[in-house]
Order: sequence, then C-alpha cells, then structure tokens
Amino acid sequence: MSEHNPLQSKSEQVRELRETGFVVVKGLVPEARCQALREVARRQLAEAATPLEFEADLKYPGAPDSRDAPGGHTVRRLLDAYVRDPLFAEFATSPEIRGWMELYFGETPYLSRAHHNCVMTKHPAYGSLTGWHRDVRYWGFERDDLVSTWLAIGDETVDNGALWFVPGSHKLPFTSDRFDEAKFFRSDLPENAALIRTAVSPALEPGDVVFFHCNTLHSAGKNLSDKVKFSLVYTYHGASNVPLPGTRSAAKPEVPLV
Ligand SMILES: O=C(O)CCC(=O)C(=O)O
Repeated sequence: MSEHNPLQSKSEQVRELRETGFVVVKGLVPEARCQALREVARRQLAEAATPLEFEADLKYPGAPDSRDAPGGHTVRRLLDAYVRDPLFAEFATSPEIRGWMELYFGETPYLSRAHHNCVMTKHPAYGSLTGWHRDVRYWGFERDDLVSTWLAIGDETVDNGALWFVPGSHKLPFTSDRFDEAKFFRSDLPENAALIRTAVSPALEPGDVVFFHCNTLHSAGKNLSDKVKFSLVYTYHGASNVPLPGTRSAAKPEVPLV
C-alpha cells in the first residue's frame, strides 16, 4: 500500500484510490502546519465554539443517551470547518488538494459544505465507535462518486480509534439487505463478517491524509488512549455531479476549487 511508498506520484495515488477505494498519502501537511491546526482545534473545542455535533446526538455505541446524561456534551464534530478558521479553509482548498481532485475527477472539483466539512474529535470518555458503512449514506448526488480527505492532525492508531477500511469494497455491488435500516453494513451476516475480516487500519501520523471513496466500507473504534484525537475531514465531487435538489447535500453553498 502507498503508506510504505512516500515516492508514489499523484497519478499512482489516484490509481490506488480507484483500485482499492482508499489511499494514504504520507506527510502531505508539514508538522508546523499540523501543530497550528491542532491548536485551533483544541481552542475551539475548549471554548465549545458552535456549530457542534455531540456524541449524544448520534447515539453510536459508547455515546451518552442524551445531552442531559453524564458526558452528554461530549463533542463529536466541530462543524463547518471551512468557515471556522482560515487555516482549516486553507487546507480544504490548498493547491495539493485541488491538484489531486482535478486529477481524480477530470474536471473542476467542488468542496461540499453539507457533511463532513468538520474537525472530528474522538474522546477517551464517551467517544463512540462508528459501525461499518459507506459514506454514500450521507449523500444525495446524481452519481455515487465523491472523495473524502481525512487529515490526521495527531497520531491515529487502532488504540485511539483510527479508521478501518475494507480494500476493494467500493466496487462491490451489495444488495440493500446487506445493510440495516440506518444503512450500516450488518456484521451479523456471515458473508459480511468474512469481508470485514479483510479490513485494514492504516496508522496515521500528523500530516498524513487518507483519500477515500464514498462507497468504501469503513468503520472506527473507540479511543482507548487518554487524549482526544483530532482529524480534519472534507468531501469533494466533480462539477458535473450535482447535489440532488431538496436533499441535505444541496443545503449549503459549495466551494469550487479553481
Ligand atoms: O471516527 C469515526 O468514528 C469514524 C467517522 C466516520 O466514518 C464517518 O463519520 O463517516
């Protein structure tokens, strides 16, 4: 996988994304910039700067039952990262990301502000795990062709709740019964469990970016460390693939990367 090959070119990275459903690009963001991003994220979390999403809102396994329960104000996402701080916006529209997305989509890339577009925070206490899913469950677009970037702004390992991916799963034509009502991939089905056993969890260092397709099956565990984990997450699509009117995907103005 690319994580062992720092010399991989952008076209090779894009090819790997097409084949595997995700690719890790090591050291895309310099450490000094990661530190600055981390400081902003820490400060905004300490200030509980809105808009926020709480673990209690989603109720994934490990989350508090309600905002009034103990840990009820544990933040899951610092929302709308694009307008939170110029440093966050700068990464979203940086020449590296624009060039990468242009190569992948072959047309002007657009940043969606409707989902992801956040700093994901995973807390040691009351932080939840996220079951197996495809991000397409969040999206309403003409085509299921979107790519997310997940920038580690601290270390990410299995122990602090890093992502797991099923290689090649973005190409598999699953019938809807393989998913539950909330569109999580059912780990109780033997054929699904067999696929899940092939998953990998790339360890990330600050500055590493995972690019992954909206149909790639992924999940993430709980944070068993004693520090909050921070990741900056955005999603992009090509100009010709437009959000469906009336869906949440169409709810916010998008940002063309020109
Ligand atoms: O960090 C996590 O729990 C995973 C988040 C995730 O996969 C998502 O929000 O789509």
